[in-house]
Amino acid sequence: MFSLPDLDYGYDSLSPSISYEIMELHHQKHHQTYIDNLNKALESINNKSTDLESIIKDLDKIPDSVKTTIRNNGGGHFNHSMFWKIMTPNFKEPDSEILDKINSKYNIFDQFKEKFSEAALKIFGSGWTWLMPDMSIVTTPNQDNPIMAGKDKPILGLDVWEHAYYLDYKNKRVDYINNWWKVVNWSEVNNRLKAKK
Ligand code: MN3
Repeated sequence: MFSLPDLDYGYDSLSPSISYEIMELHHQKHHQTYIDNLNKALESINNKSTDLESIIKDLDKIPDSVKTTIRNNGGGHFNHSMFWKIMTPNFKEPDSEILDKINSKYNIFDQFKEKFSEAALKIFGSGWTWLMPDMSIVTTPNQDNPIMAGKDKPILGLDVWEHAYYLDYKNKRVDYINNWWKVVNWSEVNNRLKAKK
């Protein structure tokens, strides 16, 4: 059984980038629903694993009857669990290893931001934009995660489902993306990069 992780900060603390209303709904309703559906599906096949990463890496081992359900809802739980962690009310500019790596791939940090934002803006419908440990930028549809395709675990991810921004930004995804950069937890991203070695 999986359960909803607590946030490290209050629902109001990412405002004005992300409002209390969105945070509460996104965490308590959307994320919780992924978890409930995931638990139900795992229960139906008597799968008692608590290792979500392995479950969604090896979807081939899941019976067809619940494969899509576990892909969508397991991915939803996995992705959102990361999303809350890579944001912070105490923004600090990136430094140390993560900054070096980004700069060596994109020359200047702003170039990286531009490329990542562009990729996030271009996703048609719902999905995620990811920064990979090799500094490549990858997008996935729905609640897919790159690990489902045998790739590395991303170190940063941006949710561009409409539920992540519509209440605050309506159809202006670009404004959401621009403001999201102000709450990225770069020290957490750096830790995730270091953990890859
Ligand atoms: Mn979401």
